[in-house]
Amino acid sequence: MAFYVTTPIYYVNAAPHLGHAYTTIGADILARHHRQRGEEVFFLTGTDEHGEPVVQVAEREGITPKELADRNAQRFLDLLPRINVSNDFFIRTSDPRHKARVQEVMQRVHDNGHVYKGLYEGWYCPKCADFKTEGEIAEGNTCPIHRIPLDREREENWFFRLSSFEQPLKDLYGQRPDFVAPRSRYNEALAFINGGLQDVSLSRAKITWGVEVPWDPEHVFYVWFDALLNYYTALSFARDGDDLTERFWPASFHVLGKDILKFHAVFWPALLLAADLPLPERELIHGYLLMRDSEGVETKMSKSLGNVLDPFEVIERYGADALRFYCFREVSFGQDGSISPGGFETRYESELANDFGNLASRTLAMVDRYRDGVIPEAGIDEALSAGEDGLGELRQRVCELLDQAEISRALEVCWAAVRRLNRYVEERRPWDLAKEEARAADLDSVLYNLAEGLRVVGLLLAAYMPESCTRLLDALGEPGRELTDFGSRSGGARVERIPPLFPKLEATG
Ligand code: ME8
Repeated sequence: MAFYVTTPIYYVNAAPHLGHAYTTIGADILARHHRQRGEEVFFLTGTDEHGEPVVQVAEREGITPKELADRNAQRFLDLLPRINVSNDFFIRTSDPRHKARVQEVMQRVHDNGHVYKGLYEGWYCPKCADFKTEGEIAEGNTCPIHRIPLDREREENWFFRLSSFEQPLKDLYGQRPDFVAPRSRYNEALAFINGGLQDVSLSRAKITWGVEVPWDPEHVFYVWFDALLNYYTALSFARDGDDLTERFWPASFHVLGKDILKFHAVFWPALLLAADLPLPERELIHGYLLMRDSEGVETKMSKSLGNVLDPFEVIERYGADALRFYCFREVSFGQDGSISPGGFETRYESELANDFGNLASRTLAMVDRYRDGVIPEAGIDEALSAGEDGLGELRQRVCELLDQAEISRALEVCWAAVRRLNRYVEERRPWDLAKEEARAADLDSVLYNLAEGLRVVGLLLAAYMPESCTRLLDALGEPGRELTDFGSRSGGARVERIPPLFPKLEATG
């Protein structure tokens, strides 16, 4: 089975921030989980390097757009290992192979009769790279997202006949109620379509930094068409001499933020239909990470608003796993949610250090102390495995939730299991059992079940916290990482005591 997951490609007009890390980690969790299920996975991320904002910033800095793109693409690339992201390829839209493929697809759109030349007049946000419709303009002709004045544009452009895809898109939404998730975003996209679609600019004549329109080289493609196509073009050149398109297209999941819903849920399927290409299976839209600004108002973190939390600093102090955990624990995937340094610390202490880290340390220490480091033989204890939220059903529930890209809910289910294991320790009091020779079999059972429970939880959480779970599973003597041959282990494995998975933080001044 093939699983193809993508993130948006990020603009290179500034450096990456936690919002970008959030989307990328979300996609990474899905990619890692599907790999553990034995599927053939392709996970794509990258940078969107054309368009006006890049030109403007480059001009300000006295360098070429390509120099700016090279510099900032490198920052996005550098972020990936630091947040432990396992992408299979990183696409840059300035790559000549991408450009050639864009031209090929767009020529087909042209030849299929979906393109014409016309005059564009209207409001344009250079930061969104978006021609705003009437309903998308805030007071005083400003951009509701960036709060900057919109530009009045009047230029001769090539247009894409988006209007002629109104009915096909309505049909698509009617036939595939899970095309866009969550449901609120599906409804928003459908309402946009039902509101009537206008044709959109497909090219710009005033800009030269972009992909040349093959039938009119005075123009470059409007950056969104060039950018959206990355999901398709990358497969043709990601592996030298091996075109992966057949194997992985259409994409299983596009993961993205709600700011770019319209482009993905309306333009993108229309463009694919116009090019006779299959549509992606699902689009997963998440909300904004919000930060409080200096006046205490919650705002979206954004480069242009200048209120970003630096992921590098967070990782420095808490580690990549803690960041990965926190993002999806604190902000339910799909909703907006506030994050803060204080929130990080609370979750880190109470959930990572106490709930999970302590459970691991205690279990490994008790097996070491009471059973010379070897997990005893015993049977599965119903007290832990039974019931809807029991460990027996855990794998299935996590898989079902992640099939729906319910990243936070799947994490919640795992955390309920961690807490159940902690309660089990308190109830069974293995330290008391150890004092009575006659209760050796009971102690065997408790230790076996704790080790087994930790193994199950560690395997399922490995997609979220790869580093710590690898350490834990190694310490438990578990060689595999797959979720396919999950069944219970018998005892006998040798465990190893390890330093705390999540050491307590030293107080800061
Ligand atoms: O829009 N909270 O690039 P971009 C959550 N190049 N996610 C956030 C976020 C926040 N505060 N800020 C950014 C573009 N993101 C285009 C995309 S795709 C063909 C072209 C994430 O650099 C989120 O995924 O502005 C959002 O959709 C994306 O970054 C926008 O990144």
